[in-house]
Amino acid sequence: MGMNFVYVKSGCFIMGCEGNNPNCYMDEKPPVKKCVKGFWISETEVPLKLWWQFVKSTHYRPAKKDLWGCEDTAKPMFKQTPEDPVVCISWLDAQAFINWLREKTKLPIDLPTEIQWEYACKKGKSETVPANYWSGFGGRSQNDPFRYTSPVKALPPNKLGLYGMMGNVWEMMKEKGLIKGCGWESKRKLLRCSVKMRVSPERSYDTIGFRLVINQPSP
Ligand SMILES: [Ca+2]
Repeated sequence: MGMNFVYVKSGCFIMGCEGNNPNCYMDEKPPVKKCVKGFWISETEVPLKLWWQFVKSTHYRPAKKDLWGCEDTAKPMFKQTPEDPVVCISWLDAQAFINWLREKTKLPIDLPTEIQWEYACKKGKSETVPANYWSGFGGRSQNDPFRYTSPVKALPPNKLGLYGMMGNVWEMMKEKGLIKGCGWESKRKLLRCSVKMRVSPERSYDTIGFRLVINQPSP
């Protein structure tokens, strides 16, 4: 399907904000032990080129256009390459994309649950990898040459081989309207695996995209 998946083995972890980090929000506390079954997760955020394939083969039109920072569906105000993550789509649009891909591949594809995503983020030590986040009003820093989104593999992957878990674009969770991972506009102090936000599932934002999971055990 034009995307690679990494198998994340079953295991347990501490979900939420650990230690005494003063930046942590109430909804990241208290930390709780969670166990997860093995699953596959996409190496990258869904790239724009794959979204185009979907639109081309289904002639998809969103039910509703409620655009934030976007010129149109899947079209932000800034320039993107086909390798950049798709943004300016709503959670509902993502569901339509997933249904298409499920039909096409016959695989149990979905958005990651919050637990799956946070587990993959923490297990991969994503917080220690360089990320595309807000780099000042100039828009660029030494560590992050990107002003807006970057190609999905522009920066090194985490320890599990997953790219862009922190930053680039926020990622939609299976839980309607929940997003994690921060985006190109996020401040440094937000870059944590446990950070989450809630947005409208009907609205499209120029900072939010998604990655996929396949809920299937290892062959
Ligand atoms: Ca991301």
